[in-house]
Amino acid sequence: MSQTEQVLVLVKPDGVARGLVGRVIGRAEARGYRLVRLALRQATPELLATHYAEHVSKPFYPALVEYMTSGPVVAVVLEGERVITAVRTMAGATDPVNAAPGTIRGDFGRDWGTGDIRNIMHASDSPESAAREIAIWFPEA
Ligand code: IDP
Ligand code: MG
Repeated sequence: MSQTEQVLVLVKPDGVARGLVGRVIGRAEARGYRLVRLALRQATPELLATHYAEHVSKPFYPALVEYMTSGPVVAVVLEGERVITAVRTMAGATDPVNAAPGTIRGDFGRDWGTGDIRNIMHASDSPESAAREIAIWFPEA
């Protein structure tokens, strides 16, 4: 049974600043997933309040906004069967210190002593989240 899905991936400001855009997107492409949207965007606090609606009231939220507005992000939409699970697995655990080697966060991330969690990439966690997030980052889609 076909389960074609789309997922929103963000290369976060640390990933863009460190020149990891090609690696993140390239790994997904190399696995065979299709790139259907791509944009370089500067996130605003307003946009982030919708994207991260589930986290707005959490203690780390102000630091998350600071981090996510610290530079441009690259937003992409990837498509394929069960791509959400595949890309979340490729990203690794939220905290790079705990992320398995071989994952993006486990291979390229660390604790920088900044008090936030700089972890290079975002990936939607469900088909519902993906649809919601794609509409936020690509309103023209
Ligand atoms: P995810 O990105 O692995 O889905 P979420 O729990 O949805 O993780 O959190 C969204 C983002 O918020 C994380 O990627 C990370 O940048 C940041 N974050 C999550 N938990 C914390 C925390 O406890 N301290 C600081 N930042 C956090
Ligand atoms: Mg999440």
